[in-house]
Amino acid sequence: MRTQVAIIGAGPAGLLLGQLLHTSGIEAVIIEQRSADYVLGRIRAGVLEQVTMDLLEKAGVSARAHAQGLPHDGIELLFKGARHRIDLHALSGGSRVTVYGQTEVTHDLMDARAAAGLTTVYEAANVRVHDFDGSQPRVTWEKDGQAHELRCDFIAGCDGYHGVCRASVPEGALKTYERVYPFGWLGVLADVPPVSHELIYANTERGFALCSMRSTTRSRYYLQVPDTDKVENWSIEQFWAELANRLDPEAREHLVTGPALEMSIAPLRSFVAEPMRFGRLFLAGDAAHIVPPTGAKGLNLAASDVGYLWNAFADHYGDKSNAGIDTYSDRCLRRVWRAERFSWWFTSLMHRFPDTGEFGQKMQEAELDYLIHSRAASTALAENYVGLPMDFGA
Ligand code: RFL
Ligand code: PHB
Repeated sequence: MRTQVAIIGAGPAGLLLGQLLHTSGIEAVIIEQRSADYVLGRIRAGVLEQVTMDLLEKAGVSARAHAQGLPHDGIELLFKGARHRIDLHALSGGSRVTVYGQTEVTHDLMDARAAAGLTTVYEAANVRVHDFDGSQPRVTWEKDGQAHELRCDFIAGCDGYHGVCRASVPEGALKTYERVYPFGWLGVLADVPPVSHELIYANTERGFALCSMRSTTRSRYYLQVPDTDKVENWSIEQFWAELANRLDPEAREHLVTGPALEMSIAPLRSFVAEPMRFGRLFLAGDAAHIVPPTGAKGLNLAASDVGYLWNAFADHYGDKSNAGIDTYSDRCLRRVWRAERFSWWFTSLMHRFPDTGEFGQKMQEAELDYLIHSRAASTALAENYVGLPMDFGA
Protein backbone atom coordinates (compact mmCIF):
# COMPACT_ATOMS: atom_id res chain seq x y z
CA MET A 1 0.00 0.00 0.00
CA ARG A 2 1.16 3.55 -0.69
CA THR A 3 -0.12 6.98 0.40
CA GLN A 4 1.15 10.54 0.71
CA VAL A 5 0.81 10.95 4.49
CA ALA A 6 0.70 8.03 6.93
CA ILE A 7 -1.02 9.16 10.13
CA ILE A 8 -0.34 7.14 13.27
CA GLY A 9 -3.20 7.40 15.78
CA ALA A 10 -6.93 8.09 15.36
CA GLY A 11 -7.31 10.45 18.29
CA PRO A 12 -8.49 14.01 17.65
CA ALA A 13 -5.08 15.05 16.20
CA GLY A 14 -4.89 12.21 13.68
CA LEU A 15 -8.53 12.35 12.64
CA LEU A 16 -8.54 16.14 12.25
CA LEU A 17 -5.34 16.05 10.19
CA GLY A 18 -6.91 13.38 7.98
CA GLN A 19 -9.96 15.58 7.25
CA LEU A 20 -7.94 18.75 6.68
CA LEU A 21 -5.62 16.95 4.24
CA HIS A 22 -8.65 15.55 2.45
CA THR A 23 -9.97 19.10 1.84
CA SER A 24 -6.63 19.86 0.09
CA GLY A 25 -6.73 16.70 -1.99
CA ILE A 26 -3.84 15.11 -0.07
CA GLU A 27 -4.11 11.36 0.51
CA ALA A 28 -3.70 9.95 3.99
CA VAL A 29 -4.18 6.60 5.70
CA ILE A 30 -4.68 6.42 9.47
CA ILE A 31 -3.26 3.50 11.46
CA GLU A 32 -4.73 3.11 14.98
CA GLN A 33 -3.87 0.41 17.47
CA ARG A 34 -7.24 0.40 19.26
CA SER A 35 -10.81 -0.15 18.05
CA ALA A 36 -13.02 2.81 17.08
CA ASP A 37 -15.29 2.07 20.08
CA TYR A 38 -12.35 2.16 22.46
CA VAL A 39 -11.23 5.55 21.09
CA LEU A 40 -14.78 6.88 21.45
CA GLY A 41 -15.07 5.57 25.00
CA ARG A 42 -12.33 7.83 26.38
CA ILE A 43 -13.79 10.75 28.30
CA ARG A 44 -11.38 13.65 28.11
CA ALA A 45 -11.45 17.32 27.16
CA GLY A 46 -14.52 19.52 27.05
CA VAL A 47 -13.58 23.09 26.14
CA LEU A 48 -12.82 24.17 22.56
CA GLU A 49 -11.03 27.40 21.67
CA GLN A 50 -12.19 29.49 18.71
CA VAL A 51 -9.01 28.38 16.87
CA THR A 52 -10.15 24.76 17.26
CA MET A 53 -13.72 25.57 16.15
CA ASP A 54 -12.28 27.32 13.06
CA LEU A 55 -10.19 24.27 12.18
CA LEU A 56 -13.21 21.97 12.61
CA GLU A 57 -15.06 24.30 10.26
CA LYS A 58 -12.25 24.18 7.69
CA ALA A 59 -12.33 20.39 7.96
CA GLY A 60 -16.10 20.49 7.25
CA VAL A 61 -17.03 18.91 10.59
CA SER A 62 -18.30 21.81 12.70
CA ALA A 63 -22.07 21.58 12.13
CA ARG A 64 -22.90 19.60 15.28
CA ALA A 65 -20.35 21.50 17.41
CA HIS A 66 -22.06 24.76 16.36
CA ALA A 67 -25.57 23.39 16.89
CA GLN A 68 -25.05 21.48 20.14
CA GLY A 69 -21.92 23.06 21.65
CA LEU A 70 -22.49 25.54 24.46
CA PRO A 71 -20.86 28.94 23.88
CA HIS A 72 -19.36 30.20 27.15
CA ASP A 73 -18.54 33.87 27.71
CA GLY A 74 -17.07 33.55 31.19
CA ILE A 75 -15.68 31.32 33.92
CA GLU A 76 -15.93 31.60 37.67
CA LEU A 77 -13.09 31.40 40.17
CA LEU A 78 -14.04 30.28 43.67
CA PHE A 79 -11.71 31.04 46.53
CA LYS A 80 -12.13 31.79 50.22
CA GLY A 81 -15.75 30.67 49.82
CA ALA A 82 -16.80 33.30 47.25
CA ARG A 83 -17.17 33.11 43.46
CA HIS A 84 -15.78 35.74 41.09
CA ARG A 85 -16.61 35.88 37.40
CA ILE A 86 -13.99 36.40 34.71
CA ASP A 87 -15.74 37.90 31.68
CA LEU A 88 -13.79 36.11 28.95
CA HIS A 89 -15.81 37.68 26.18
CA ALA A 90 -15.41 41.31 27.23
CA LEU A 91 -11.79 40.99 28.37
CA SER A 92 -10.59 39.14 25.27
CA GLY A 93 -12.23 41.57 22.87
CA GLY A 94 -15.10 39.35 21.80
CA SER A 95 -13.79 35.77 21.93
CA ARG A 96 -15.51 32.89 23.68
CA VAL A 97 -15.01 29.16 24.15
CA THR A 98 -17.36 26.33 23.21
CA VAL A 99 -18.15 23.51 25.61
CA TYR A 100 -18.33 20.39 23.44
CA GLY A 101 -16.84 17.05 24.46
CA GLN A 102 -13.80 15.44 22.88
CA THR A 103 -15.93 12.31 22.39
CA GLU A 104 -18.31 14.30 20.19
CA VAL A 105 -15.44 15.88 18.21
CA THR A 106 -14.02 12.41 17.63
CA HIS A 107 -17.44 11.11 16.62
CA ASP A 108 -17.94 13.90 14.08
CA LEU A 109 -14.47 13.35 12.60
CA MET A 110 -14.95 9.57 12.37
CA ASP A 111 -18.35 10.03 10.66
CA ALA A 112 -16.90 12.48 8.12
CA ARG A 113 -14.00 10.15 7.41
CA ALA A 114 -16.31 7.21 6.85
CA ALA A 115 -18.65 9.30 4.64
CA ALA A 116 -15.69 10.34 2.46
CA GLY A 117 -14.61 6.70 2.14
CA LEU A 118 -11.16 7.37 3.62
CA THR A 119 -9.06 4.51 4.99
CA THR A 120 -8.54 4.00 8.71
CA VAL A 121 -6.98 0.77 9.93
CA TYR A 122 -8.19 0.06 13.48
CA GLU A 123 -6.78 -2.60 15.80
CA ALA A 124 -3.36 -2.54 14.16
CA ALA A 125 -0.83 -4.40 16.34
CA ASN A 126 2.92 -3.79 16.55
CA VAL A 127 2.83 -0.52 14.62
CA ARG A 128 6.36 0.54 13.65
CA VAL A 129 7.70 3.58 11.76
CA HIS A 130 10.81 3.16 9.57
CA ASP A 131 13.25 5.13 7.42
CA PHE A 132 11.85 8.57 8.21
CA ASP A 133 15.38 9.96 8.12
CA GLY A 134 15.52 9.09 4.40
CA SER A 135 13.26 9.88 1.46
CA GLN A 136 11.01 6.79 1.61
CA PRO A 137 9.47 6.28 5.05
CA ARG A 138 7.42 3.16 5.79
CA VAL A 139 4.95 2.03 8.41
CA THR A 140 4.47 -1.63 9.27
CA TRP A 141 1.89 -3.36 11.45
CA GLU A 142 0.08 -6.63 11.96
CA LYS A 143 -3.59 -7.30 11.76
CA ASP A 144 -5.50 -10.61 11.87
CA GLY A 145 -2.21 -12.45 11.84
CA GLN A 146 -1.02 -10.73 8.64
CA ALA A 147 1.93 -8.35 8.22
CA HIS A 148 1.22 -5.05 6.44
CA GLU A 149 3.37 -2.26 5.03
CA LEU A 150 2.46 1.30 4.04
CA ARG A 151 4.92 3.37 2.02
CA CYS A 152 4.51 7.14 2.19
CA ASP A 153 6.09 10.57 1.72
CA PHE A 154 5.61 11.65 5.33
CA ILE A 155 4.60 10.20 8.71
CA ALA A 156 2.45 12.21 11.12
CA GLY A 157 2.97 10.93 14.67
CA CYS A 158 -0.45 11.62 16.24
CA ASP A 159 -0.24 8.62 18.57
CA GLY A 160 -0.43 10.32 21.95
CA TYR A 161 1.92 10.36 24.92
CA HIS A 162 2.51 6.59 25.00
CA GLY A 163 2.79 6.20 21.22
CA VAL A 164 5.49 4.61 19.12
CA CYS A 165 6.52 7.66 17.04
CA ARG A 166 8.31 9.76 19.65
CA ALA A 167 9.85 6.56 21.03
CA SER A 168 11.28 5.76 17.55
CA VAL A 169 13.33 8.95 17.34
CA PRO A 170 17.01 8.15 17.89
CA GLU A 171 18.19 8.86 21.40
CA GLY A 172 20.00 12.17 21.63
CA ALA A 173 17.94 13.77 18.85
CA LEU A 174 15.28 14.74 21.35
CA LYS A 175 15.27 16.98 24.40
CA THR A 176 12.43 16.53 26.86
CA TYR A 177 11.19 18.82 29.61
CA GLU A 178 8.91 17.47 32.30
CA ARG A 179 7.12 18.32 35.54
CA VAL A 180 4.98 15.77 37.32
CA TYR A 181 2.51 17.18 39.85
CA PRO A 182 1.98 15.43 43.18
CA PHE A 183 -1.76 15.03 42.58
CA GLY A 184 -4.31 13.87 40.03
CA TRP A 185 -7.89 14.70 39.05
CA LEU A 186 -10.68 12.34 40.01
CA GLY A 187 -13.33 12.90 37.31
CA VAL A 188 -17.01 11.98 37.26
CA LEU A 189 -19.38 12.19 34.31
CA ALA A 190 -23.07 12.11 35.28
CA ASP A 191 -26.43 12.75 33.68
CA VAL A 192 -27.38 15.55 36.05
CA PRO A 193 -27.85 19.25 35.22
CA PRO A 194 -24.70 21.33 35.83
CA VAL A 195 -24.45 23.19 39.12
CA SER A 196 -24.03 26.48 37.26
CA HIS A 197 -24.26 27.58 33.62
CA GLU A 198 -20.54 28.48 33.56
CA LEU A 199 -17.48 26.51 34.66
CA ILE A 200 -16.38 26.94 38.29
CA TYR A 201 -12.68 26.53 39.15
CA ALA A 202 -12.38 26.24 42.94
CA ASN A 203 -9.31 26.76 45.13
CA THR A 204 -10.26 25.40 48.56
CA GLU A 205 -8.44 24.28 51.68
CA ARG A 206 -9.56 20.71 50.86
CA GLY A 207 -7.99 20.97 47.40
CA PHE A 208 -9.01 22.01 43.89
CA ALA A 209 -12.41 21.26 42.34
CA LEU A 210 -13.82 21.94 38.88
CA CYS A 211 -17.46 22.01 37.84
CA SER A 212 -17.75 21.52 34.11
CA MET A 213 -20.34 20.06 31.79
CA ARG A 214 -21.00 18.40 28.46
CA SER A 215 -24.55 19.71 27.93
CA THR A 216 -27.40 21.22 29.94
CA THR A 217 -28.21 17.73 31.23
CA ARG A 218 -24.75 16.17 31.56
CA SER A 219 -22.12 17.34 34.07
CA ARG A 220 -18.40 16.72 34.35
CA TYR A 221 -16.86 17.29 37.77
CA TYR A 222 -13.30 16.91 39.02
CA LEU A 223 -11.61 16.77 42.43
CA GLN A 224 -7.91 17.14 43.19
CA VAL A 225 -6.73 13.89 44.84
CA PRO A 226 -3.25 12.75 45.95
CA ASP A 227 -1.28 11.04 43.18
CA THR A 228 -1.28 7.89 45.30
CA ASP A 229 -5.09 7.70 45.35
CA LYS A 230 -6.98 4.97 43.47
CA VAL A 231 -10.41 5.22 41.89
CA GLU A 232 -11.43 2.04 43.81
CA ASN A 233 -11.03 4.08 47.00
CA TRP A 234 -13.98 6.25 46.01
CA SER A 235 -17.72 5.57 45.93
CA ILE A 236 -19.90 7.98 43.99
CA GLU A 237 -21.55 9.03 47.28
CA GLN A 238 -18.15 9.98 48.70
CA PHE A 239 -17.39 11.91 45.53
CA TRP A 240 -20.58 14.01 45.76
CA ALA A 241 -20.03 14.66 49.46
CA GLU A 242 -16.45 15.82 48.87
CA LEU A 243 -17.46 17.98 45.90
CA ALA A 244 -20.20 19.62 47.99
CA ASN A 245 -17.60 20.33 50.67
CA ARG A 246 -15.44 22.21 48.17
CA LEU A 247 -18.25 24.44 46.81
CA ASP A 248 -19.78 27.70 48.02
CA PRO A 249 -23.20 27.50 49.74
CA GLU A 250 -25.16 28.57 46.66
CA ALA A 251 -23.48 26.04 44.37
CA ARG A 252 -23.89 23.36 47.04
CA GLU A 253 -27.61 24.07 47.07
CA HIS A 254 -27.82 23.63 43.28
CA LEU A 255 -25.72 20.47 43.17
CA VAL A 256 -27.75 17.59 41.72
CA THR A 257 -26.25 14.15 42.29
CA GLY A 258 -26.76 10.86 40.48
CA PRO A 259 -25.01 7.71 39.30
CA ALA A 260 -21.64 8.04 37.56
CA LEU A 261 -21.46 7.24 33.85
CA GLU A 262 -17.68 7.27 34.20
CA MET A 263 -15.24 7.75 37.04
CA SER A 264 -11.46 7.83 36.63
CA ILE A 265 -8.27 9.44 37.90
CA ALA A 266 -5.96 11.31 35.50
CA PRO A 267 -2.42 12.18 36.57
CA LEU A 268 -1.21 15.75 36.01
CA ARG A 269 1.93 16.38 34.03
CA SER A 270 3.68 19.08 32.01
CA PHE A 271 5.86 17.64 29.23
CA VAL A 272 7.44 18.90 26.01
CA ALA A 273 9.67 17.06 23.53
CA GLU A 274 11.78 19.19 21.21
CA PRO A 275 11.98 19.34 18.23
CA MET A 276 8.69 18.12 16.80
CA ARG A 277 10.14 17.04 13.43
CA PHE A 278 12.80 14.49 12.49
CA GLY A 279 13.31 14.23 8.75
CA ARG A 280 9.96 13.02 7.44
CA LEU A 281 8.40 12.27 10.83
CA PHE A 282 6.26 15.00 12.42
CA LEU A 283 4.94 14.76 15.97
CA ALA A 284 1.62 16.43 16.77
CA GLY A 285 -0.59 16.67 19.87
CA ASP A 286 0.03 14.58 22.98
CA ALA A 287 2.79 12.67 21.15
CA ALA A 288 4.92 15.81 21.56
CA HIS A 289 3.54 17.56 24.64
CA ILE A 290 1.27 17.22 27.66
CA VAL A 291 -0.29 19.98 29.75
CA PRO A 292 -2.09 19.61 33.06
CA PRO A 293 -5.81 19.97 32.25
CA THR A 294 -6.43 23.08 34.38
CA GLY A 295 -6.46 25.45 31.39
CA ALA A 296 -8.25 22.96 29.05
CA LYS A 297 -5.43 23.28 26.52
CA GLY A 298 -4.52 19.65 25.61
CA LEU A 299 -7.00 19.05 22.81
CA ASN A 300 -6.71 22.64 21.59
CA LEU A 301 -2.94 22.37 21.23
CA ALA A 302 -3.35 19.09 19.34
CA ALA A 303 -5.67 20.93 16.95
CA SER A 304 -3.32 23.88 16.38
CA ASP A 305 -0.33 21.57 15.75
CA VAL A 306 -2.38 19.82 13.13
CA GLY A 307 -3.39 23.17 11.63
CA TYR A 308 0.30 24.05 11.14
CA LEU A 309 1.02 20.59 9.73
CA TRP A 310 -1.86 20.80 7.27
CA ASN A 311 -0.54 24.18 6.04
CA ALA A 312 2.95 22.70 5.71
CA PHE A 313 1.78 19.71 3.63
CA ALA A 314 -0.59 21.85 1.54
CA ASP A 315 2.33 24.17 0.68
CA HIS A 316 4.59 21.22 -0.08
CA TYR A 317 2.17 19.50 -2.47
CA GLY A 318 0.52 22.68 -3.81
CA ASP A 319 3.14 25.41 -4.08
CA LYS A 320 6.07 22.99 -3.96
CA SER A 321 7.44 25.04 -1.05
CA ASN A 322 9.03 23.38 1.96
CA ALA A 323 8.93 26.54 4.09
CA GLY A 324 6.02 25.22 6.19
CA ILE A 325 7.73 21.88 6.72
CA ASP A 326 10.96 23.54 7.74
CA THR A 327 9.30 25.91 10.22
CA TYR A 328 6.72 23.40 11.55
CA SER A 329 8.51 22.55 14.78
CA ASP A 330 9.39 26.14 15.71
CA ARG A 331 5.89 27.45 14.95
CA CYS A 332 4.25 24.73 17.02
CA LEU A 333 6.65 24.98 19.93
CA ARG A 334 6.14 28.70 20.33
CA ARG A 335 2.42 28.20 20.84
CA VAL A 336 3.02 25.03 22.88
CA TRP A 337 5.33 26.76 25.37
CA ARG A 338 2.86 29.59 25.86
CA ALA A 339 0.12 27.07 26.61
CA GLU A 340 2.52 25.13 28.87
CA ARG A 341 3.21 28.31 30.80
CA PHE A 342 -0.47 29.14 31.16
CA SER A 343 -1.47 25.60 32.20
CA TRP A 344 1.38 25.40 34.74
CA TRP A 345 0.51 28.83 36.14
CA PHE A 346 -3.23 28.10 36.43
CA THR A 347 -2.50 24.69 37.97
CA SER A 348 -0.09 26.23 40.49
CA LEU A 349 -2.60 28.92 41.41
CA MET A 350 -5.60 26.65 41.95
CA HIS A 351 -4.23 23.50 43.66
CA ARG A 352 -3.04 22.66 47.15
CA PHE A 353 0.53 21.36 46.98
CA PRO A 354 1.93 19.23 49.82
CA ASP A 355 4.38 22.05 50.54
CA THR A 356 2.01 25.00 49.94
CA GLY A 357 2.13 25.97 53.62
CA GLU A 358 0.55 29.05 55.13
CA PHE A 359 2.75 31.46 53.21
CA GLY A 360 2.08 29.69 49.90
CA GLN A 361 -1.64 29.84 50.60
CA LYS A 362 -1.46 33.58 51.26
CA MET A 363 0.42 34.01 47.98
CA GLN A 364 -2.32 32.13 46.09
CA GLU A 365 -5.01 34.23 47.77
CA ALA A 366 -3.18 37.47 47.01
CA GLU A 367 -2.73 36.47 43.39
CA LEU A 368 -6.39 35.51 43.02
CA ASP A 369 -7.41 38.79 44.64
CA TYR A 370 -5.16 40.68 42.20
CA LEU A 371 -6.46 38.61 39.30
CA ILE A 372 -10.09 39.50 39.84
CA HIS A 373 -9.53 43.15 40.75
CA SER A 374 -6.94 44.08 38.12
CA ARG A 375 -8.20 44.44 34.56
CA ALA A 376 -4.67 43.79 33.28
CA ALA A 377 -4.35 40.54 35.23
CA SER A 378 -7.82 39.25 34.33
CA THR A 379 -7.23 40.20 30.68
CA ALA A 380 -4.09 38.04 30.68
CA LEU A 381 -6.11 35.11 32.04
CA ALA A 382 -8.94 35.68 29.54
CA GLU A 383 -6.77 35.92 26.44
CA ASN A 384 -4.91 32.73 27.33
CA TYR A 385 -8.06 30.86 28.32
CA VAL A 386 -9.91 31.63 25.08
CA GLY A 387 -6.71 30.67 23.23
CA LEU A 388 -3.90 32.59 21.61
CA PRO A 389 -4.13 33.05 17.83
CA MET A 390 -2.19 30.64 15.61
CA ASP A 391 -0.19 33.48 14.10
CA PHE A 392 0.79 35.86 16.86
CA GLY A 393 3.33 37.90 15.02
CA ALA A 394 7.09 37.81 14.87
P1 RFL B 1 -4.77 10.93 21.91
O1 RFL B 1 -6.17 11.38 22.12
O2 RFL B 1 -4.06 10.27 23.02
O3 RFL B 1 -4.81 9.96 20.64
C1 RFL B 1 -3.69 9.19 20.27
C2 RFL B 1 -4.19 7.98 19.51
O4 RFL B 1 -3.07 7.20 19.11
C3 RFL B 1 -3.33 5.84 19.38
N1 RFL B 1 -2.04 5.14 19.51
C4 RFL B 1 -1.49 4.40 18.53
N2 RFL B 1 -1.91 4.10 17.31
C5 RFL B 1 -1.11 3.30 16.54
N3 RFL B 1 0.08 2.80 16.99
C6 RFL B 1 0.52 3.06 18.22
N4 RFL B 1 1.68 2.55 18.65
C7 RFL B 1 -0.27 3.90 19.05
N5 RFL B 1 -0.12 4.37 20.31
C8 RFL B 1 -1.21 5.12 20.57
C9 RFL B 1 -4.15 5.86 20.64
O5 RFL B 1 -4.90 4.66 20.80
C10 RFL B 1 -5.04 7.07 20.39
O6 RFL B 1 -6.22 6.74 19.74
O7 RFL B 1 -3.83 12.12 21.41
P2 RFL B 1 -4.16 13.42 20.49
O8 RFL B 1 -4.92 13.01 19.25
O9 RFL B 1 -2.89 14.14 20.39
O10 RFL B 1 -5.21 14.28 21.31
C11 RFL B 1 -4.82 14.91 22.48
C12 RFL B 1 -5.99 14.96 23.47
O11 RFL B 1 -6.63 13.70 23.53
C13 RFL B 1 -5.48 15.34 24.85
O12 RFL B 1 -4.60 16.46 24.77
C14 RFL B 1 -6.57 15.73 25.81
O13 RFL B 1 -7.58 14.79 25.90
C15 RFL B 1 -5.88 15.90 27.17
N6 RFL B 1 -6.81 15.75 28.24
C16 RFL B 1 -7.59 16.78 28.51
N7 RFL B 1 -7.45 17.94 27.80
C17 RFL B 1 -8.24 18.97 28.03
O14 RFL B 1 -8.10 20.00 27.35
N8 RFL B 1 -9.20 18.89 29.02
C18 RFL B 1 -9.40 17.73 29.76
O15 RFL B 1 -10.26 17.67 30.60
C19 RFL B 1 -8.59 16.64 29.53
N9 RFL B 1 -8.72 15.48 30.22
C20 RFL B 1 -6.90 14.53 28.96
C21 RFL B 1 -7.88 14.41 29.95
C22 RFL B 1 -6.02 13.46 28.70
C23 RFL B 1 -6.09 12.27 29.42
N10 RFL B 1 -5.11 11.23 29.15
C24 RFL B 1 -4.17 11.38 28.05
C25 RFL B 1 -4.85 10.12 29.94
C26 RFL B 1 -8.00 13.23 30.64
C27 RFL B 1 -7.12 12.14 30.39
C28 RFL B 1 -7.35 10.89 31.19
C1 PHB C 1 -13.80 19.26 31.08
O1 PHB C 1 -14.96 19.63 30.88
O2 PHB C 1 -13.47 18.07 31.01
C2 PHB C 1 -12.78 20.27 31.43
C3 PHB C 1 -13.11 21.61 31.38
C4 PHB C 1 -12.15 22.55 31.72
C5 PHB C 1 -10.89 22.16 32.09
C6 PHB C 1 -10.56 20.83 32.11
C7 PHB C 1 -11.51 19.86 31.78
O3 PHB C 1 -9.98 23.11 32.43
